[in-house]
Amino acid sequence: MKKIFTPIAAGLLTGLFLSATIVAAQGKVSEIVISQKGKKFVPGRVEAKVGDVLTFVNEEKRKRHNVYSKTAGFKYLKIRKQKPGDRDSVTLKNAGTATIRCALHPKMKLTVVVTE
Ligand SMILES: [Cu+2]
Repeated sequence: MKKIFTPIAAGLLTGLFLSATIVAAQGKVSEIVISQKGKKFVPGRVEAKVGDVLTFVNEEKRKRHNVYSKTAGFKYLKIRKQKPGDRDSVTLKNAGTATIRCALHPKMKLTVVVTE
């Protein structure tokens, strides 16, 4: 039973993986990586499409950061707490221009321009 099940399970998993890959390729979803370094978002401005993923990487030695937005329509852009080395992602759901900030360092600012 086990010998029959395993190839089927492997086949299903491969199929799922291929489907996910094809969907991603068709939608051309991009991952945009933003560093948090020297108490700055680097880069400080990015352009993206709806569906793209913003990934925030805390590259500090000791400082913590977080991510939030008060821009109408973009309040879902939120990462609670990031320790050095943490890498967290959020998916852009709608078009517009959002300002992202860090509550711990009020001078940190990232502008995200999102188009359809
Ligand atoms: Cu910060």
